[in-house]
This record gives sequence, structure tokens and C-alpha cells, in this order.
Amino acid sequence: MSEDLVTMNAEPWELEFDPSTTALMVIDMQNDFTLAGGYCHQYMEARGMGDDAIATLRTPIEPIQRCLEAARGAGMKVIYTIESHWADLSDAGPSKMDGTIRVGAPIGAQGPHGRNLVRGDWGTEVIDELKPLPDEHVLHKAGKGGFVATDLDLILRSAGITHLVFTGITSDCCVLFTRQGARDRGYHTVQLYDACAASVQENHDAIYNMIRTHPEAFGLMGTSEAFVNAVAPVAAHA
Ligand code: C5J
Repeated sequence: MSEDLVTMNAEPWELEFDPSTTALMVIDMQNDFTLAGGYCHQYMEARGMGDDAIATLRTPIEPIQRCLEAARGAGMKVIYTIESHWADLSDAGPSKMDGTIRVGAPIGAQGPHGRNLVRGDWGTEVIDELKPLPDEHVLHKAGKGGFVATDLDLILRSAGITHLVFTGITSDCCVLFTRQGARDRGYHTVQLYDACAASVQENHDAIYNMIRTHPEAFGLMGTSEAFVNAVAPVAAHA
């Protein structure tokens, strides 16, 4: 274990962490949530907001690229999650199926590029701009929270990880559920404002109001710049 304790600017207080026991989380940066024709575009289009949602959900891409470069340079663990289901939809529960039918984008329906949220299809691939390295985990989850029915907790604890830095989408759904799963399991967390997004900007900002008001429940808030600045000295002599 390294002795490289770093301090990151965050709200409402600074976060001190060791990069060797901290993981960068990249939540659901997959084609189905970031490209026209995908699952998210379909259901937001049903409300006349498809293109706006995709534009907003792509804003974290560059900040995440900078975070990935800094985290990898500092030798940090990087973990991706993907929302996906088996091709026979056996892990798509009744309430989730019903909800996606009602919003106009049923799980498993054929879209222009593949079936919605089906593992192995186009929509459940990590986007080209953020491809994982061969030794990085890409965890597939059928729920919104990354700890539910996955081996995420085991992987983190086996690697001695105590702190999680959250990036990805969406801040009002899968980032929120995964972060809260982490909080309930005792991990320290910080979420990076510009490296996350929701399909509706007001929801993204509401999440940050919640964090500011209840950091004991939701963890801390920072920026990609603050994270990169914190780990850059470690990267410089890694
Ligand atoms: C949603 C997600 N919103 N990744 N998924 O269905 O947040």
C-alpha cells in the first residue's frame, strides 16, 4: 500500500484519500444512454426531449477522460458499470419491464442499433471515447444500483478499497443508487459535478443540493479539476 495521502477540494469539507485504496467509478457511460437511437433517446423522445437529453448526457465525457488519465497515471483502480439484461430478459423484473413499456422504450425492444439494454448488444457497450483498459472491471448490473446482485462489494473489499470517486450517468438514477449503496456499506464517497449528468439539468442540480444539505448521508461533492489536481502529484512520481 502506498503512503501517498492526497487532499482534494470538495464540499462541504476536503477529502483526504490514498489513491491506492480509492477507486474511480464510471457509471453507465454506454451507447444506450449517450447516442441517438438508444434506450434513453427513445424514452426522452417520447416526451419531445430526446436530443436535449443526449446532449446533456454527453457533457461528462471530456471530464471523465481527464479523470481516467489522472487515475490511471496514479495507479488507481477503475471500475465501470453497465446497465444491461440477459437476452431472454429473465433478469428484467416485472416493475422495471412495466415502467419501460409505459415510458415508450421497453427493455429488449429492437431499436435502430440493437435491442434496448440487452447485454452484448450495441447499447450496452462502453462508449468509444471512454473504452476501458483490458485489466479494468466492467460490471454488468440489471438494477439501477451497482451493488445489487453483483460482486462489486467483494471486488472492492478484496482490493482494499475504502474510497470511491463517482463519475457517469445518470446522477438522479444509477449514480445515485450506486453511491447510496456504497454509503450504506461504509465507503467514503465523492461525486464529481461536471463528470456526471442527468437527462434533465434540474434533476442534476437537485442532487447537488441534496449533497450540500446532507453530506453525512450522501457524501461529498467535487469537480473533475479538483480530483485531477489532487492525484496529479502521485501520477508525476508513480
Ligand atoms: C436510467 C441510469 N436512468 N444509468 N439508468 O435508467 O441512470
